Amino acid sequence: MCGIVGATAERRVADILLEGLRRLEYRGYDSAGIAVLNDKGLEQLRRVGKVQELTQAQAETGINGFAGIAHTRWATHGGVTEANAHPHLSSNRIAVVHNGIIENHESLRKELQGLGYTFNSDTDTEVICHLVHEELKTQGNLLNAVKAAVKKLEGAYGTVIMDQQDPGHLVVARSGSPLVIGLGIGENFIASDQLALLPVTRNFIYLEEGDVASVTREAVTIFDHTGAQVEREAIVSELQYDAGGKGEYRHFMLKEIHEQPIAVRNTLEGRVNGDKIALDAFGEDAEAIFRDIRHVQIVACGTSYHAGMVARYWLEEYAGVSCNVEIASEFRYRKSHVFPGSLLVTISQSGETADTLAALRLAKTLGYRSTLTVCNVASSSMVRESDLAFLTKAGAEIGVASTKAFTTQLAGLLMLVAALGKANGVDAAVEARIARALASLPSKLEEALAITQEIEELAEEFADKDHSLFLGRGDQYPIAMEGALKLKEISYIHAEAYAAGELKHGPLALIDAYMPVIVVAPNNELLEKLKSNVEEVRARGGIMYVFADRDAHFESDDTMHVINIAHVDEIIAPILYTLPLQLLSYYVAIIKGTDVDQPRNLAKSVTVE
Ligand code: HGA
Repeated sequence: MCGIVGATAERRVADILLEGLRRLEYRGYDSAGIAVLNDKGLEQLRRVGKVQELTQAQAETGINGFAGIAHTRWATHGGVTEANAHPHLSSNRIAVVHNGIIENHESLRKELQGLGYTFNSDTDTEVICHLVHEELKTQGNLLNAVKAAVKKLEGAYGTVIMDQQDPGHLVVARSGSPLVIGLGIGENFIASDQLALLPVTRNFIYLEEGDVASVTREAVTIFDHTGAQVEREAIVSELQYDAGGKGEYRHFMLKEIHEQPIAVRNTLEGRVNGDKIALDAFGEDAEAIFRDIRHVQIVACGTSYHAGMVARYWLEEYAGVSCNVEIASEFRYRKSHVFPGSLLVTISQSGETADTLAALRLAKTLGYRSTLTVCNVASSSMVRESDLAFLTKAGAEIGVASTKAFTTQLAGLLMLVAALGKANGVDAAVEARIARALASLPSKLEEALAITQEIEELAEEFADKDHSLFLGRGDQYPIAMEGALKLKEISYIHAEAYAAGELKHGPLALIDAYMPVIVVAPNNELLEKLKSNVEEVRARGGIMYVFADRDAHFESDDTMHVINIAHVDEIIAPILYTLPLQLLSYYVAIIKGTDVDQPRNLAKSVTVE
């Protein structure tokens, strides 16, 4: 999603800003822009398309300065045009970049138009720069003007503002969209993600909700939501920026699919020992908290929601704990009942997903016993704001379509199942079984990747299809959902997932030779039921692709193509069966020639609701 980079220094900053944007590119965006302050005043450059085009334009025009702000935009309000790209300017004096949505933009726009301001874009963002410009008339300086302006904003923002008459001074404000300040020597920086600033600093201050900060070359001064000046702890980042290369791989997505054995191994390391799961992987107080837990409410979006759905099957079967799973954008806007002894579990790769973060904040007011997040970013808002956290060790995930984040989330959630089961007095054999199954997982994932060639051939049969159906039962139903999501995300083929038992309640009407049906069929107690569903499809002339356990005894024939998957303890089968479905989506997308790592209209780290 949108990226922000800002810098104030004794050196010219255009290169720093553009490199920062390049590092945030993987999140998906539609246009990019930069504004710098120099002897000529404010200079602005914007382009629809890739950062590379903006970089080229900067090289051609040579615009540069000692302070500047830059942005990659993922449009929410107003089409994808140069005029709507950020930064936005007011009277050639104020420049603004913004992540988020200003919900009261219409009324503010009318008010500001009444005061004589002309709008040059269709964005919600443009109200911020005119508002700050207007406030400057009475507030006297940029900091006070921003403080006054943000009081009038409703919605979410991470914003950086520059005043042509106050060179070298950047004012930032955060409410709902993450911002981090990077500390240098005689220079300071701002970004929506520390990844953007790793070439220039390792020292960061995370702004908190409602903070406004004044950033100059020499000083950073932060004010909290009450207006009081506050000190915020600076952290030293150990993050490795490994987005620099795809190595031997053609796309980040393929690299990340192949990294799954190692990502899962890293996630388990030191946490699964013999027959035991280490409870401190969830935080210091985990043991005491887990003893009180009688119910789990999982809240997440997209792929993380599918991980949560798998966890529900596991929790109720193996931990004896009841569980609900809900999409965050639904959960946060309805009244819900909290069972005594409930644990709220959020799942998010970035830990900044706007709806999930809002759901966590809401849940903290509702009487949950505790909150836990399963997350891939240690410094994220969700990790900082949850009582407990399980950190997946997937490493930076660059492809917009999530792969290794999902499988490492599942590994973490399975550890949670063992931990909650143990705390609830479930037989120790369950913990031992989970520990052993998890320990075997990295090598099983490696084996699963060995069928790449077969999947590449299979992909040919999907490339000319417009629709597809994914079927699974039990804990493989969410895997079918995840398989369908991957296919639609990167190949743009319409894909739907159904619990196989639901076929006869509607989707059977769609079956014909042009609608491939993908079935995930491990050898578990639902196998016979699933086989009946397969026959229902066959009887109606459907063409099937069955990912099945060797021992499930499916035979390939004219209408059914069987892809054998290694036999594993059924408890980890959902994790294993994910990989061939990821590979299938990837190779179909390759044949169709889509932008695999940055599929159209999509973004990573979804920081707007
Ligand atoms: N609402 C603004 C910014 C969008 C954004 O933050 N996307 O991630 C716009 O549409 O320009």
